[in-house]
Amino acid sequence: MKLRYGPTSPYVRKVMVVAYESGLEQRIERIPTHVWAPDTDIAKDNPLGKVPALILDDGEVLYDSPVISEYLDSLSAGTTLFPAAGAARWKALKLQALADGVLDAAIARRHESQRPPERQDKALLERQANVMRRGMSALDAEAASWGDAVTIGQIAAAVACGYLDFRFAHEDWRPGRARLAAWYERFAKRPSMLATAPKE
Ligand SMILES: N[C@@H](CCC(=O)N[C@@H](CS)C(=O)NCC(=O)O)C(=O)O
Repeated sequence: MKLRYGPTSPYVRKVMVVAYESGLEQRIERIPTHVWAPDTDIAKDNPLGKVPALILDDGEVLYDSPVISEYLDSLSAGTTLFPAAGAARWKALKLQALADGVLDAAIARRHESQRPPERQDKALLERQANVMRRGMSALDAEAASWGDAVTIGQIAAAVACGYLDFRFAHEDWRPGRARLAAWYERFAKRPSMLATAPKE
């Protein structure tokens, strides 16, 4: 398998955490891909122009990160990151959607704030900042019941916390979110998280 990736993409980090948790990281050849380069060829593998994209050995290409994550989990012997059915499955998928939504808002805000100040859409910046705040508070409320569970929901939540530390370190998300902060402090020590920490 080949993974088209960017080194700081949190969605890529999510699939790599899944790969480590599933013992599959050695089976994934990584192809550095700069999706914002004018001459990028990412669209030949992903018409949406995004990473991550996973190229399977038979040439099939999977995207986006929830699909790739579930595929990798299906290859591992004891598939546990995506509960098979019932309430546990919906809970894990909802958590993943919540954490991915925080990432979507954080990235939209980051892109907008990189435009010249006079061309920035202040209403959009505020809207995305509110999504991030509400999303992190919802994760904090959910974290109370997580214990030591490791599903795609917790992995996505940890990646969202890590991305905010990486790109929004000036806006500490921890105050008022003690449950999520305590949970993340433990989860961030997992080998899968340590091996995938983003670097500039
Ligand atoms: N929903 C997608 C989001 C992927 C995504 O937005 N990746 C970013 C990198 S962090 C990207 O490739 N952006 C390029 C673009 O939006 O054109 C997923 O979960 O994989």
